[in-house]
Amino acid sequence: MQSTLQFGRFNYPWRGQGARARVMGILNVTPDSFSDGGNYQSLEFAISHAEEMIEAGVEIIDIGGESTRPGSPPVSLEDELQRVMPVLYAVRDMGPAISVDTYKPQVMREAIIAGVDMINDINGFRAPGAIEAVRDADCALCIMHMQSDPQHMQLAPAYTDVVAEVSAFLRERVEALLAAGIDRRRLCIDPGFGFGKTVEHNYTLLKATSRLIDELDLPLLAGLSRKSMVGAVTGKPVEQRMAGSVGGALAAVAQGALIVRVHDVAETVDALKVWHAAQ
Ligand code: 9MG
Repeated sequence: MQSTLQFGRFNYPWRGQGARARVMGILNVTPDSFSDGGNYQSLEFAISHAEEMIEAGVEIIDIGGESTRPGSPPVSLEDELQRVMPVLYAVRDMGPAISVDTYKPQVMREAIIAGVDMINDINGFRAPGAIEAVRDADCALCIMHMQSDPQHMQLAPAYTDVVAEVSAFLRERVEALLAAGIDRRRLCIDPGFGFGKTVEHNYTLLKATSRLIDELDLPLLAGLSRKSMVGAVTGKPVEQRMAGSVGGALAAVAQGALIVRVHDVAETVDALKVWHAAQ
């Protein structure tokens, strides 16, 4: 049986014939991701980063205007729109599919008007108005699990059974989206590595990738690039976590993950080519 994720202008088979993993490159447009203030400079920087990722073989570009690192403060709607929208308009016709990482319904609406192919919501479309904002579009919807919020999530993550609880949360959110009339073929799940989880929780979830796909019967996105779960095992600081991150991406893909969200596009693309050739 073939199953396909509807991804705006694209379709990604995730089970059966033609199914293969896709690399999503991270395009952060937060002030700490470019050298100096100024909208023009940040736009130029974002475009050249997008071009580099395209050269390296990226299939999806995920644009984010708010840092989701543990402890990060929220940004205002105005700031997020000012950061994300010019970049979205600049890159949307460069070839790859475009995703916008946001939990704000108004950003979702503007991104949909601009033709985005996926809304990537770390908050699982829980904000009032989020489901309504995306209901009538054709973009894919990534539903991520997070315990607490980015400011507090790493203070004391706690679960009785992390896999069962993440699975139950994702099921509840999937049901909420389906109940609003959203087509199941638009949905994708994500365990949310590092979002309110200890290193042990993260690896328990990584090992349960195929279980989550089977239980939810949906394609899965895995984002562990350069995260502390990679640092904990390798003992490496964030700027030396490329190889460990590629290893983690392969572990997720080997269990059926459809999309890997990464910083190091060229290295992950090569690793996946070799991995797929060996299947
Ligand atoms: C925005 N962002 C940061 N980490 C992420 C992850 O693991 N998954 C998704 N979907 N988005 C993420």
